[in-house]
Amino acid sequence: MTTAACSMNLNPLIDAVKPGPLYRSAIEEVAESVAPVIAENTSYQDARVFERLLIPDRVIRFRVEWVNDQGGVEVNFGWRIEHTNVLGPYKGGLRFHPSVTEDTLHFLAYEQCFKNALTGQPIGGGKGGSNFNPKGKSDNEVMRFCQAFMRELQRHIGPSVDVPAGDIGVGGREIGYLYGQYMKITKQRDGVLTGKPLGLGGLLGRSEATGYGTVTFAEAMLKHAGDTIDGKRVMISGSGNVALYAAELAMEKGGRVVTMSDSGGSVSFEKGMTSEQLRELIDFKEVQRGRLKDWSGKGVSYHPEARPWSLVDADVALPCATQHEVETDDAAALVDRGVKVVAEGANMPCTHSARTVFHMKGVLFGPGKAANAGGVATSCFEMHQNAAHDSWTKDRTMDKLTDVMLEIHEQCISNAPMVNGAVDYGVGADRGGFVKLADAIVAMGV
Ligand code: NDP
Ligand code: 2IT
Repeated sequence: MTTAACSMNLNPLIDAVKPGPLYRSAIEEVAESVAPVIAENTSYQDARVFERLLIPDRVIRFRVEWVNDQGGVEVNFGWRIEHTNVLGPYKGGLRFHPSVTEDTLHFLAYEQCFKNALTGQPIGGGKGGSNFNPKGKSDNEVMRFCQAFMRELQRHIGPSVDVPAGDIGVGGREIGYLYGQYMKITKQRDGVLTGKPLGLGGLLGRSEATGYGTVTFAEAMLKHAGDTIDGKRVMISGSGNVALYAAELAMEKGGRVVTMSDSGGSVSFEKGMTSEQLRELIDFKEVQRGRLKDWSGKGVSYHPEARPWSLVDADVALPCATQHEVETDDAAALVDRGVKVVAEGANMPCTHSARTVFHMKGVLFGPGKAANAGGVATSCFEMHQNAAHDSWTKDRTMDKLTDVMLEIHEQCISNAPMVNGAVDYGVGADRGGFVKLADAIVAMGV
């Protein structure tokens, strides 16, 4: 924590909410960035905005009970954290993964508030999910779980109240089952979830939006530094929704994708992935739900249990899998491998100390709050489409997505200090989001 942050005495406020380790790391990052802003603004101090943003409006926790294919009863936790609706309805994804705890969802909900503020769209922040593990489950089991989850969640959400979407383990299939159950229970077809299959009111381009937005942000960072993505070697982690479409746009823009990964290991591409290999991989991952260890191709090497960061030389890194997947040693390896720009497709994939390595070495670092905001911004376009009973073209979505990403880049620049000759996008994003939230909280009264 910086001197400025300590002088604002933010530490006791953080300690008082007893955050888990992930939530604490997310808050401390923001505290460090925004302490000088609070120090300069007495109305933020008087309204206690930092403190009020630490405690969610409410945490909803419920039991999810469902029947597996053998007829046995299964029980999971379900959560929805409604963090703040000061800028609009609670908005954020649902994560289904065995590692999910309340701490995971607190950190994601908190980050979501700042990210959503940066998009300039009228959306508040929230997050939800379950410790359910979709891996190895049959399609019918996933459907029954989603139906059971929605049996509880439906009483808490609404198109102007709380609008969930996907995240790790929750894609079009799960959103379809969740929305189907919501429609049956409530009789409403009001677009309460985003990331819906097209036939259920989904938006053309939402699947691509997060990954495309991340590449657009990385490209803006490069351009601001007088460079371009064309010809760059791009390291990507993950091979899910964000990673696959980040790879697609990076390749369209002339980048060479040199790695992808899943939780079992990584693949590297000697000469960069070909568009044919990418099409195959999208089908392999999204339709066949395969594992990278079972996927092979010309010029492809598989590295069991390895993260991508030390495997090959690269210019740009896009971590698109999960939180804290880039630790101090990984950051040092990325620097050694030649990486000059990191843009986070995932939420908080880089630890605080990894970020410090980047700053010390002059690597440009685009935080997830800014770099992956294209997904939720496009979810908001889906809300517009549904509320207006309209049907957007993909071009309209993509044009608006590009505008939003470039506008977020501008906000980061205008709020960011320079560190070691590089724009500190992390601080810029935190301050940009914080000021919008803080002004609205002050305006709202107590
Ligand atoms: P998916 O479930 O589609 O893909 C997740 C990918 O990350 C998979 O390849 C998965 O591998 C890998 N992964 C997950 N957990 C781990 C782990 N513990 N260690 C190593 N690899 C792991 O999720 P998304 O692509 O939607 O989400 C990826 C990240 O992007 C998350 O941080 C999410 O919060 C963030 N994000 C997502 C948005 C969206 O619109 N979907 C929007 C903004 C951010 P495996 O299959 O082996 O588990
Ligand atoms: O982390 C995120 O921004 C998401 N998972 C997407 C949220 C959304 O509401 O589209």
